[in-house]
Amino acid sequence: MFFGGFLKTVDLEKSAVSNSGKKALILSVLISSIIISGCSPHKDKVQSQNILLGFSQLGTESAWRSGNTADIVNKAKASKVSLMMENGNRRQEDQIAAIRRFIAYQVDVIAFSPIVEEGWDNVLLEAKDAGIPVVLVDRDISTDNPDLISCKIGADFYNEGVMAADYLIRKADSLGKKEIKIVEITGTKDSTPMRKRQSGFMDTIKKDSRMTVIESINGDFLKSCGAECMRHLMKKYGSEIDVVFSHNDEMTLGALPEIEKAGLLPGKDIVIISIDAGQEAINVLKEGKINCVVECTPMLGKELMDTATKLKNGEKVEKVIHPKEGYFCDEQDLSELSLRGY
Ligand code: GYE
Repeated sequence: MFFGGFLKTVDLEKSAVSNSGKKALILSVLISSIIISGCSPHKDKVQSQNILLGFSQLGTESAWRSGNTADIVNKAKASKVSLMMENGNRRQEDQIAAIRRFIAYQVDVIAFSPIVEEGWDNVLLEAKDAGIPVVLVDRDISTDNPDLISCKIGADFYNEGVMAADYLIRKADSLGKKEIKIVEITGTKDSTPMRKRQSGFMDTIKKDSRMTVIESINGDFLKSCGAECMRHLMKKYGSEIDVVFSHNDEMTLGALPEIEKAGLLPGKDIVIISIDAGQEAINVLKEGKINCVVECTPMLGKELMDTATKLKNGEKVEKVIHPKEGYFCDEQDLSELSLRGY
């Protein structure tokens, strides 16, 4: 996938690989990487010594992800950071291979959005041995060795689950309901947003005896899976369902037509709660088919560029950076809401 910018020539002397290794490296870098730079290829030496940031994006599964990629590309262009970006196609092994290429290429800083939490220690030890600092973007990893990571930049997913549940408790109060049956469509199994959105939501609703989750089903953060899950849920429970709690907008947007096909009105017969708050979901919220969307901002590019710059300069960085987030819902006047940008 081409994100814009220009291909930058590889500085072979910088790389400590053999001749044949170098050839393979150039080829693989040219084929699979894009280096996007804020400066033109003709600029002077000082500017060509910009920070080189290797970034492994996890995929293209959602509007959130596309917005995140675009923001990182734009913020790299606006700063003195040359970006070497690879798309992991939602495969951990592709992401690990990309990180290894960044190490071989001796980038200044490595960043990645891990598809799942487990299984990164080996490659991160290789980065540490090479003296390259690593930044986590968006999602977290599970490791016994926190020193492998210099900084985490991403949302407080637990709090997103809490905000979704708090809204539901208020909604149940306003509807005067005594019993609330919830179905949950979850994101990718073992990913941080899936685990934490679920635990924030569950920890909050378990204090309220009206709430029962009748089924939790994996929708993998994909629109098509969201539709498939909802088809199954409508067949199994139909009008028994009071609430759909979906871990992202993409799955929500896939689920809504399935509710309508079953003859029910999303947003009225079934309360719909989503997470991300991309433009399409906000439009559907305004139409009344979604009741609440918790915000998860993909605009992490500026923090990433600032952090990479500090790391390159040997400055101290914050260990965890959470963007500020809120929620949008049918309790609010949304007429003045500006465009979301993703
Ligand atoms: O909610 C979803 C995406 O990790 C926060 O991944 C991200 C999630 C986001 O595909 O839409």
